Amino acid sequence: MAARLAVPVADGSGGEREDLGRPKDFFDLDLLGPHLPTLRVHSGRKSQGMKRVLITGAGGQIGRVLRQGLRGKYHLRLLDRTPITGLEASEEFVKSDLSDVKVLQEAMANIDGIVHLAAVSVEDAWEKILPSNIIGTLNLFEAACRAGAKRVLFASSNHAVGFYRRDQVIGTDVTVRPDSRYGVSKAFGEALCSLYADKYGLETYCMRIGNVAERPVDMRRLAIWISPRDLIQLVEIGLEHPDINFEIVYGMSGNDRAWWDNSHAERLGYRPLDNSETYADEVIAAEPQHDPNDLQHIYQGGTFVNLEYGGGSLKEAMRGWIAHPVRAFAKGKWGTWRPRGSPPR
Ligand code: 15L
Repeated sequence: MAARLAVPVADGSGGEREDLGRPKDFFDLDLLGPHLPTLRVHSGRKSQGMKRVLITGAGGQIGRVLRQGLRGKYHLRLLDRTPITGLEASEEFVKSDLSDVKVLQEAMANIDGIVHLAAVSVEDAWEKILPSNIIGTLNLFEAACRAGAKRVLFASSNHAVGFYRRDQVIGTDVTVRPDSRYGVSKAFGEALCSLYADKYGLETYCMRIGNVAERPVDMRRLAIWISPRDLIQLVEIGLEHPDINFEIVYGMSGNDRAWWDNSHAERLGYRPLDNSETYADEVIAAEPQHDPNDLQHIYQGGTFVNLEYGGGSLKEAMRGWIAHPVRAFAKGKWGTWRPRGSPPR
């Protein structure tokens, strides 16, 4: 499967040139920091007969969870820019970031499935988000296409839809409403999943992950928490399901207080084993008093919503009040009006 894409490349002259003359190497990666040399693979002992899975960003928190859950079932090629030690028999390590399509393509040799986790994992400046989450993710998909990869699982985030209110339940078919630059980058990744599936036949599976932890840490996480074993189940479905085209699932356990309709994941066979309700009494007792009019408690994205807030959600909030004045009054949601541009309380 060959992807062909013409990307305008800045040539330093103040204008742009169409770099159509280099169909195999058309990205100007100087923007992205130093290129890494040819790939070196450090492996544990060989594991025969297992499917081979590449995990990018394997050294991060979610990478460690997946490593524990998937090792022994899959041969894992762990890619990270910082060394990963203590490799097990069925693991190998590749030192790389996302800046070089060719290096990523090499890392995908003899791989059955790719789990793309590598990213800046919280809100940050464009200078950080752009090379890593936007261009890096584009490089990943481009490399997957060139390597003839079959399937990519993309770690999207609840922050791609963080500007939906908590008093509504959303499915996977809603328009994205990112709450941050980070959320935009995840929405971009989902769009790539869609494009590369429809255009090039790559099988893609986006997990809009809530919060991965041993237990939910606060009220918000009672809605969006996913336990490690449920996440592993969701990833295994992504790797194994025979009928994946372009899918979006929510990365949450079977939480009673969910804001998301995860029936698509259920159709694919997801049967979460955990429910945040187990911890609800404890979490609610420990939750500090908060202002119900504070946007971070109105919108799903929590604190990401408040960051640099400039009054933009006012109209939408008012639509909510007009549509449901009684409910809004009962929930104490009057009084969030403030002039555009004034900081949130
Ligand atoms: C995410 O997407 C982040 O990667 C993680 O750090 C948490 O902030 C999580 O969302 C969350 O919303 O709790």
